[in-house]
Amino acid sequence: MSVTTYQNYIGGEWVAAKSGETFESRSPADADVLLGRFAASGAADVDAAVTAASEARASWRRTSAIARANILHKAAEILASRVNDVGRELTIEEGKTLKEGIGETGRAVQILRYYAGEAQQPDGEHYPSANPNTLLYTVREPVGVVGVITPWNFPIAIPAWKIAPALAFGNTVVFKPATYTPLLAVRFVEALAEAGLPPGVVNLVTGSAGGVGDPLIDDDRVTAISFTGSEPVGRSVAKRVSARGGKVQLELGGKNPAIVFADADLDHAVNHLVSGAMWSSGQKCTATSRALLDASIADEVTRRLTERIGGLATGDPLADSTQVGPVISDEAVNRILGDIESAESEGARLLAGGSKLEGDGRERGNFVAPTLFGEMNPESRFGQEEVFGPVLGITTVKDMDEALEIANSVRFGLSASIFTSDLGKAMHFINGIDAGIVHVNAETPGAEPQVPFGGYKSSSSYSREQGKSARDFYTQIKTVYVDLPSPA
Ligand code: UN1
Repeated sequence: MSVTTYQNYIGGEWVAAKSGETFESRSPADADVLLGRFAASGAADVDAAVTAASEARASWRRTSAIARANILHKAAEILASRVNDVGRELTIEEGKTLKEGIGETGRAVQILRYYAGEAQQPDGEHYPSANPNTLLYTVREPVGVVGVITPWNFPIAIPAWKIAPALAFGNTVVFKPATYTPLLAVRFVEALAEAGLPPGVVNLVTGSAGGVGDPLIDDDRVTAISFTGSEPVGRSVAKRVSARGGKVQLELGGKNPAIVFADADLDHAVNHLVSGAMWSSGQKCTATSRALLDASIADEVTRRLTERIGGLATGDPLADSTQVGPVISDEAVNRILGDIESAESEGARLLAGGSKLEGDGRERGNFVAPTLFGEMNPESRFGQEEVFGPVLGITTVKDMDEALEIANSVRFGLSASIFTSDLGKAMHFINGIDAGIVHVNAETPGAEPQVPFGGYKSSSSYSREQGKSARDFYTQIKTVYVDLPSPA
């Protein structure tokens, strides 16, 4: 079978890395499946991309918002026409189930449509002035060249929710996708290119963090960087970008709690705990990783969770019957198994899973059994740190105050859920929880494009993505005083 070699997209052309080198993308479900070869880029490629983005800046900024919106609409329709094929490639490249892969691709379409609309919304405000002869208003202008650094776990939705608003509001982009999922990045950029985006407005450079990420982060011409990924990398990105006076936005980890009270619909709560913790193999920064169960129903819910999580069908993500696919890499398997071991050594009680899965072809991929622990000590490492895998820990709580105290005891604050039929309890929780996103009677993951997305504390950088908040990051404000000539 012939294997395609994919290239960078710079200044409107598909071009190989200057070094001529490539890297491979293989399926995490089966290392024998090679999706393609991709440009292993370096500083010279980043330089060419940033130059192209800088040169395209002035004319893209002058392009009307309506014309920009029309291109985003067209890209949405192109991607929509390919949603099943691209969704399938997403599943093969990233490993989430086919339903999730197609669902995520549909979400990218929705995001493109949303920002096509958002581009046409008001871009400033008019104010009264102390001087009756002064016309006083603000206008939002693009920040310039934006560097977009994205993770592998949402290989098309996250690029869409960073790149679509950047373009809608008149910026040009250099896009560095995760090395595990370059094909999905190519598919997204193809849709934009085919929609008629002018050369240089979006540039794709594939390659490693050292080869591509570092020169992009440190390039003075890149005025803003939007990053989603791990906390240590994000913190270092922020330090470097801030040190050179750039604008930066981070989306990092989570240790998201879901609290279940006795008055909840328990069937519903169990369904959402399982999906929140296990879909996409738990590899979402919004995944449910802590189940805080009211003491009166803890045994019953634990029993049901053990049965459900122990029975999840884990295997080929393309198969209809599969509920949980692989994790992203061999290193991820080892890291997650290490976390499982350390949870046990800290006294958590293993109730389901806990090991690598082989057999039925799974030995060619990276499969970890969906894992459930009881008696998670909230102060232990397991109770505090993100696992980023199919692992859920249970802690029993005696009341709302204890639940909130434990929920808020971690340094993250991305998403949180409460399951209850008592409105008073729900409101108490909503007001008391340190989280950027709160769900009542629903799982912790999920992000609709029309509302802000982001976390409290170490989960983000006190800025928000998506919704109308995206305009805050991707624009700067010009305040204009027009002193009118004295009336005749
Ligand atoms: C979701 O919950 O559907 O990297 C989106 C992540 C988050 C996105 C979660 N930034 O997992």
